[in-house]
Amino acid sequence: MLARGTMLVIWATLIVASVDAKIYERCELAKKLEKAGLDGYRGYHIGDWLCMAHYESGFDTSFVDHNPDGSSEYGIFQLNSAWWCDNGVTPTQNLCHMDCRDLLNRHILDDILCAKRVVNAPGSMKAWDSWTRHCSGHDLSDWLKGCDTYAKTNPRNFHLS
Ligand SMILES: [Ca+2]
Repeated sequence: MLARGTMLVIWATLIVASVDAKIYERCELAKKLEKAGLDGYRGYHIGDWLCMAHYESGFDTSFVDHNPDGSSEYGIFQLNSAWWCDNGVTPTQNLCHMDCRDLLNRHILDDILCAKRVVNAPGSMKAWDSWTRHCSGHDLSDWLKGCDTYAKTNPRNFHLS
């Protein structure tokens, strides 16, 4: 049963990933995130989002990872099929009311809206292990270097060089 489910996920992933995926360029993603109102949202800045997405997916919208518990994680923010979306295999809360496949295409506004729900939940950005490990408490100013964005670097960590 599990093997069949896994095959189904892989099959579905291959079909979708070949259609409309995209690997975002850092500054292009920064602009998208800023436009969607993430700078300062719940106290997190664009540098937090770029750092997290880099370590989660390498900015690749088609990225899927499979967990030992049978759930899978989808897209640029690696949202989990047990909580945030429905992949038709994992029992899910589906808190974002969406199909996990919609997290794999180049259109990331729905991914961003779902990520906003994640940071509104208890634990906020700590939901992403990679953010806790690689981004939290770090100077994230380099993530926006060279980008034509309005967002300044995280004010708590900003140093004049
Ligand atoms: Ca999407």
